[in-house]
Order: sequence, then C-alpha cells, then structure tokens
Amino acid sequence: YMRKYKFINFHIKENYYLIEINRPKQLNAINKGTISELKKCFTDIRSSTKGFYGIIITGEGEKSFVAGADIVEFNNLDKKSARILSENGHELFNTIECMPIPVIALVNGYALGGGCELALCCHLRIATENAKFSQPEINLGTIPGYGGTQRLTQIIGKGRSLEMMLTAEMVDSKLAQEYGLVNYVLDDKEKALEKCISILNTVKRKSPKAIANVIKSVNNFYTKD
Ligand code: DAK
Repeated sequence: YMRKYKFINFHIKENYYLIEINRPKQLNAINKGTISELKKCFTDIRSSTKGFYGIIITGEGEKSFVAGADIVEFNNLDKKSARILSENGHELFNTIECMPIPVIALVNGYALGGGCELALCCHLRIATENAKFSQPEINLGTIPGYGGTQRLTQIIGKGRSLEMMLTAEMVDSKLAQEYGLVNYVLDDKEKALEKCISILNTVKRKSPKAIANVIKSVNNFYTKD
C-alpha cells in the first residue's frame, strides 16, 4: 500500500524509490503541506526498505530543485506557528538524515534556503550543471530554519558556510564542487539520474545492515547529546 500525494510524486522503482517535489509553478518551493507529505513518505519508506537500495529526491522539471520555503506562507506566520513550522522541518530533515538506506539529492537547478537545507540533509548530492545553491534567509531577516547552519558548516566548513549565510550569494555548480558541497556535477538531469542509479547499483552489493550502521555511525559524529 502506498499513498497518493498532492505536492510530491512518489515512484516505486525496481530497487529504489524516486521522490519528486511537484510544485513547478512555485519552482518547487516547500510549503507546510509538502513537509508533511514528505514526512509521511519517508516514514512509509523506512518501514519497507527490504530490497530497496536507496532513495533519490529531486524537483520536478529542469529549472529548480527547491527554491526554498514557500515565502507566501511566511506572510501570516506568528511566533508560535513559525516555531511549529521550524520544528516540523527539523523533524523531517532529521528523519531523512537518519534513513537506513542512502538518500541522494539530485539537485536540478535552484537549491535555495530550505531547498539547500533539504539537499544538505541527504547523504549525497549530485548536481546538474545549472544547479545553484544559496542560503538567502538573511535577506528575509532570519536564519536557515531547518538545520542548515549546522549541516552546511559540517559539509563545507565554517568560513565558506558563514560566507554563504552572511552574503546570501548563489554558489554555482562549479564552485559547489570545489567546496565539496556536491559529490558530482553532470551535464543535465538525465545524466545526473544515471549517476545516482549507478552509485546505488554499487551500494546494493553491500550488506544492508552495514550500510545502515555506516550511516548511523557517521551521523553520531555530529550528535551533541
Ligand atoms: N516560495 C513561493 N513561490 C516562489 C518561491 C518561493 N520560495 N520561489 C519562486 N516562487 C514562484 C514565484 O513567485 C513565481 O510565481 P508567479 O509569479 O509565476 O506566480 C514562480 O515561482 C516563478 O518564479 P520567478 O518568476 O521569480 O522565476 P525567475 O526565474 O525569474 O527567478 C528565482 C527564479 C529562484 C531567482 C526567484 O524565483 C526567487 O528569487 N525566488 C525566491 C527565492 C527565495 O527567496 N526563497 C526563500 C529562501 S529562504 C524558518 C523556516 C524556514 C526558513 C527560514 C526560517 N523559520 C520558521 C524560522 C526558510 C527560508 C527560506 O527558504
């Protein structure tokens, strides 16, 4: 049994799962509904990983992975609802980070704000040439709301991470590769998908228990309590 979703497309492939954020008119910005659907989807997957070697998450179309949190929703946020939103985002992104099978972000275009944070909680990032990363929250007078201050710093280091978060400047795919923000850059989405699948085909020959334990142990390096 698998659910139907409104804001995401969920594909069950032969031995991996493919999730597409499907709000192309909003450049796949993630609203509250998308966060809760992703939460349900990853929770379902977590209980049926047998025979599945990974999860690929991407944005519908060629232009954007996720252009951030849905800023239209920000208009009517008060202190309490902002806190709930941030907590829900944190829960989802922690869930993704702790999945027992590898999660690969196929970053096809804009990965801004919450979209960059979504890519960061995945285990690997494979980008297309037109990918652009940024943490522009400072322009809205706030900070990354879903754990980006920690994860970006873990992945690219303090100096680069502070520069991205203080300037809000976009980092293109070439610089992202130099930073180690992405594992690989491919010409287009089709080639990037092939690369994701080829990585998963390599991983699938390993012990599922060892894979889960590698992810768990690496995550432990960053756990403070
Ligand atoms: N939310 C909602 N709609 C969006 C959107 C977004 N983030 N990004 C783009 N769209 C919509 C545009 O409004 C436009 O809609 P229509 O006008 O067609 O109705 C459509 O997508 C196409 O966009 P453009 O016409 O602007 O396309 P361009 O190619 O000209 O420009 C762009 C692409 C990505 C440069 C531009 O769309 C842009 O600057 N978008 C906004 C990017 C952005 O600022 N994202 C937010 C990042 S900050 C927190 C919780 C969460 C967060 C922080 C705190 N707490 C609770 C504490 C997270 C913050 C963020 O994610």
